[in-house]
Amino acid sequence: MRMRRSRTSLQNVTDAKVQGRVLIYSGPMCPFCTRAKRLLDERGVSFEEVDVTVDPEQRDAMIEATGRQTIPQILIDGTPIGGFTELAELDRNGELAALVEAAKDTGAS
Ligand SMILES: N[C@@H](CCC(=O)N[C@@H](CS)C(=O)NCC(=O)O)C(=O)O
Repeated sequence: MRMRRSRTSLQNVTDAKVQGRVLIYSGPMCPFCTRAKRLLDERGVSFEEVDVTVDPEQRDAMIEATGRQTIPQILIDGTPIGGFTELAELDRNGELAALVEAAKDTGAS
């Protein structure tokens, strides 16, 4: 039962929100979430935010999609890229811009 709810939730997130977009699973009082969102803002990358601390099903969906339990978790066009540490690394090596551009081609606004 628990798995079924989780799968349904992930399916909804994947279909309705993730495809072609930057999605960040986050929560309040989370310094790494704040840093990740600030970096995306600084780079002019629009993103959708899901607060997993208020929705256990979304937390399950995050874990299923990423295999990780910490927040933030960031997905670009449905592909998990990791947390703030990985986001910052992608930014440093120039890959973030390319990933965001590629996501725009598949529907991100
Ligand atoms: N290296 C990770 C660290 C993420 C992290 O430690 N997040 C904290 C909240 S700011 C967390 O989820 N703590 C709960 C836990 O470690 O289970 C990143 O860069 O995103």
